[in-house]
Amino acid sequence: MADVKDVPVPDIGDFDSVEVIEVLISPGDTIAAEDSLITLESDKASMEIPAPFGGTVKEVKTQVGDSVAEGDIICTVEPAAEASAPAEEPTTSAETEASTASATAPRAEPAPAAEPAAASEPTPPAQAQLPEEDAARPGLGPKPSPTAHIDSERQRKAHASPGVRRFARELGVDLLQVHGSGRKGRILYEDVKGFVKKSLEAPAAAGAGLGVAPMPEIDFSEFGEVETKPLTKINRLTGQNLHRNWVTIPHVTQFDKADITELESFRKQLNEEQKDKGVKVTLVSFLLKACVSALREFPRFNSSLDAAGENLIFKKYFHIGVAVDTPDGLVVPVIRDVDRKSLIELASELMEVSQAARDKKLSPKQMKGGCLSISSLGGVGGTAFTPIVNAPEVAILGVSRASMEPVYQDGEFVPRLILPLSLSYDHRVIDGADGARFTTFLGRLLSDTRRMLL
Ligand code: CAO
Repeated sequence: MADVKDVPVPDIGDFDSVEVIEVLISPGDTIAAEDSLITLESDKASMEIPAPFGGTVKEVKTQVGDSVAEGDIICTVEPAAEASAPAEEPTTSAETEASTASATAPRAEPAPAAEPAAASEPTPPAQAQLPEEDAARPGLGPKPSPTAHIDSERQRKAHASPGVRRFARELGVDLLQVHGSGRKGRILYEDVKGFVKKSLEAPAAAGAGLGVAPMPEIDFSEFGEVETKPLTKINRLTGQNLHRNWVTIPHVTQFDKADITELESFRKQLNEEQKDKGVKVTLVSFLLKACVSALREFPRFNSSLDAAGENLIFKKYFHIGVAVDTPDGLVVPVIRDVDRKSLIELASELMEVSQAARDKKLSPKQMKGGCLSISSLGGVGGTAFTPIVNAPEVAILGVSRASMEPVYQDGEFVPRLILPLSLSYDHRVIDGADGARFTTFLGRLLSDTRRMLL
């Protein structure tokens, strides 16, 4: 067994204290001569320190954040039987690129542990390459790029060569977000390029363009058994729209309650009378009617912002979307001219469109042109929720499950059927006071259906 040897920091030029920003080896690693051991970075340059000979790393004596000078011990290595000739000087970023470029050429004596990742690193684009004069400054490393000093702690922790880090800095890429496909997760040029390409292709991806960190890619199988299934087309399209609306519209949700005790007994009576006609009147038909009255009373709720966000377009028609839950996801067919249809007609149309939605028979036209949307979770449950505005509409009415509640009336508590309302609106268009007026108005109409005739 060969004697374990210390590997000191070689001559690194005029520097007497340079920060270790990357440690590329661990105890037990087999290394070849000239494999990079650590990366140093001063305020002027970054450089990789190569192994003077091949062997097995026994102990690593430096860590990220240490300041080192010539002669400080980086690690101890048990030399391989036929150790290569010592490498004398640290490899600068420029030299790393040069050796990368020639890595495809056959070597007289291939290094036993030559880094396959490095071999696959393509030459960076012209602007990321270093000027020749930098490569001609032995021991000093390349001249710093103007952005070198702004390298953040995050960038420093990433496992990548100085050239790749420089490339990433120039493009404004946070290396900690980049998946490294090289050996031990080392980040290559192509990983940085792939990351930029992916970011440009998916501007709506979580976090992109918002100045927040994108979602990390997580391998859930690390934590237990998983199964991957693709989203349905509806899921994907709805998801994109919901995401856009959620991040671009300042939402406020106004909660309220409506006493629908009388409405419910009227609805039951109506359904009893209609039972042979095959149409069931549900609460949503009443909500459609009530919403028309409220839209007439508060025309701003029946408007849309123009694309420039400078004008409000007021609509004189009353088309209302109804969110329908289908096995493939949420769709919102629009019932047109609600103001011109009777309660029974609306109930019948609602049955038709919700069935068509579940049978995937809705045409794109049937899902356009809404003024307001209704999302009813009453048949499912819950007490309140915060629906997302269906742009370019400016409001959406959510209703939850009605339940019997004690209501204080004329000096005593009486049981009443109470419907929870959750109205989300675009705060750029609608003030808080109007939001509350709208739900109060709706509540009054639903408590006393005669008012819908007014
Ligand atoms: N409170 C209590 N019970 C209610 C209720 C409420 N608010 N709303 C409906 N119900 C009852 C109905 O009366 C019906 O009961 P019966 O069969 O005893 O009469 C039962 O719940 C089922 O109703 P329904 O939900 O099928 O029918 P609907 O007309 O009320 O709703 C539709 C139709 C298409 C809106 C509904 O089927 C649906 O898909 N809802 C889900 C919408 C959704 O997913 N929204 C979330 C989007 S996120 O914004």
